[in-house]
Amino acid sequence: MKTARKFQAITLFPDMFKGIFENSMMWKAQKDQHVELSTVDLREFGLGPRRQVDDTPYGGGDGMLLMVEPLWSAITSAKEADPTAKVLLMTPRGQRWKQSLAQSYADSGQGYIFVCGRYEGYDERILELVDEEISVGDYVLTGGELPAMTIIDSIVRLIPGVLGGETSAVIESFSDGETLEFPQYTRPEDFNGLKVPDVLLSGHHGEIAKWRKQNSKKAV
Ligand code: 4FV
Repeated sequence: MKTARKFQAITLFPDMFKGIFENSMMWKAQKDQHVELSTVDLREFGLGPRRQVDDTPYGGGDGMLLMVEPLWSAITSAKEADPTAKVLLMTPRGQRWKQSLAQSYADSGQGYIFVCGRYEGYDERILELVDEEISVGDYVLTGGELPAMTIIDSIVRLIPGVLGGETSAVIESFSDGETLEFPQYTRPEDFNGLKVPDVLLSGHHGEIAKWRKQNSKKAV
């Protein structure tokens, strides 16, 4: 039995991941041994009696930074569980996440360690252990947990066998490889006079494909 790929999230708020790890597709992907999803509690690597993980920035400035030592120990511990894993730092200054990256990460067969920040960010020296800095968008969040969840979802759903028949409305089959989204409908055929386009009820697959291409918008 092939070992499940590990996705580990280093975070001060492990409970935030319960929702996505224990429901729906993510839960099924674990049950079917496609992936192993876990959290690493950064607080467990905090320093001193108060398990300190953050401190004030040298040179002044507002807010607090995540200290290098607890992060370094947490990443080292996660790598003991998965030595070949890639370390991904969630940060607004990272490379922008997109569908083609999700596909290449899904195809890589790699394990991943997601470093979820809090406060104003990190001690820069943590980059010694980081393989990729990734951003989900040009806005500032309170933590890296939501970006990590988003990226994990976008990768795991592309792992062969995870999504059974349920493919999304995103068609990647058109020759130009461009991903397009087309309008979709389900029962009832007539809702308050709003009718499903006849072509979709025709059973004429050639006509349906043509209609979908004509009515598609660029997706991702
Ligand atoms: C973010 C983003 C993001 C910055 C400071 C967490 C916050 C705090 N991460 N894409 N946008 N992170 O806003 O990835 O550490």
